[in-house]
Amino acid sequence: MAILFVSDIDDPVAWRRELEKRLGPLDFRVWPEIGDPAEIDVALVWRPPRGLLASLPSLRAILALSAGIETLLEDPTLPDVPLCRMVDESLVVTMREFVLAAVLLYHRDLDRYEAQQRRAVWRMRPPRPASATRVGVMGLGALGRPVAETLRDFGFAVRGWSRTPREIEGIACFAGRASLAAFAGGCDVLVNLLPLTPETEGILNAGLFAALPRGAVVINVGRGRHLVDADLIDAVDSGHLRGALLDVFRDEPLPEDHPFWRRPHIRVTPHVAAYTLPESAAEVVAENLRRLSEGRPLLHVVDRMRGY
Ligand code: NDP
Ligand code: OXD
Repeated sequence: MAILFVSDIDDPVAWRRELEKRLGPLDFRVWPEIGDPAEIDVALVWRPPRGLLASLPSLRAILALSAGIETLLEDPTLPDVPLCRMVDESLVVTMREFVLAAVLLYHRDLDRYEAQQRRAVWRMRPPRPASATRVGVMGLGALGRPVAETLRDFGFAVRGWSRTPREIEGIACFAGRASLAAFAGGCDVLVNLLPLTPETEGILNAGLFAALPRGAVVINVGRGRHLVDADLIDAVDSGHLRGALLDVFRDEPLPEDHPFWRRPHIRVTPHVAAYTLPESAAEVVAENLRRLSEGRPLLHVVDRMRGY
């Protein structure tokens, strides 16, 4: 079975090593050294060039190196073979850490101390209990749910929002568009962990910000196109929002002249909230390669109609 690896951010040497540890020697080709395209059975990819997958006539499966697969679904030439997204503990662990750190930053006023430092102001702000900060998590899937549970276990007052109704102990769960404003009304911190689909694009907009309590914070670790950039800037500039921490952007890398870089209450990180580590994530890829060669159903197949 020939595997084509396509990614400009993942390490092909580490991936090959980890897969071969589990499966033995592999015909592992790294884009653009593809060889005969007709020999490729499986593509292991992060944001491949549009049209590349359609040029592989024998392709039997597409395995994404990422949890989010919207760029693949947006390729009109995407072959009609199973598309599997990445679900792995390394993503969960790193996303949990990142979101907890971000929520604590605001909960413990580190943003305000940073502003005080710039003016050499010594002013103590008495800490509040975690239960006094209400955190809402949009998306309760492979990443959103463990993030929400971690925040709950830390003592925050957590609520979650999903497409279909969910029940999670100690977390107030809301489902569907009709409940979005009610959900948002109780979020001092809003964390976005939705997949990007036609239904969720632009969901972080002026209407949603208006439904948040004054002084709320937005943490976007989903996708840049969930956010209407200008609406966020207006909501922060007007003082309705205290600030935002953004990890994902419409254009990545974030263009040097984008206003987010220089807005005092907007924090930017370079799409690093969660990492897929080959040492752990090779397990699910190896399992899908085994299943493919044995003709068994693959794990984490994307529902193309639903878009995630
Ligand atoms: P999942 O597919 O496991 O979960 C998606 C969740 O979103 C589900 O709870 C689903 O609801 C909910 N959802 C989907 N559509 C809607 C909708 N229209 N309205 C309300 N809820 C909706 O995804 P993951 O948790 O694995 O990943 C989520 C996203 O996180 C990825 O798609 C990616 O964009 C982003 N990500 C960002 C990273 C980073 O480093 N910044 C790293 C990894 C992922 P239901 O439960 O009803 O199905
Ligand atoms: C993503 C990922 O989807 O890194 O952003 O997995």
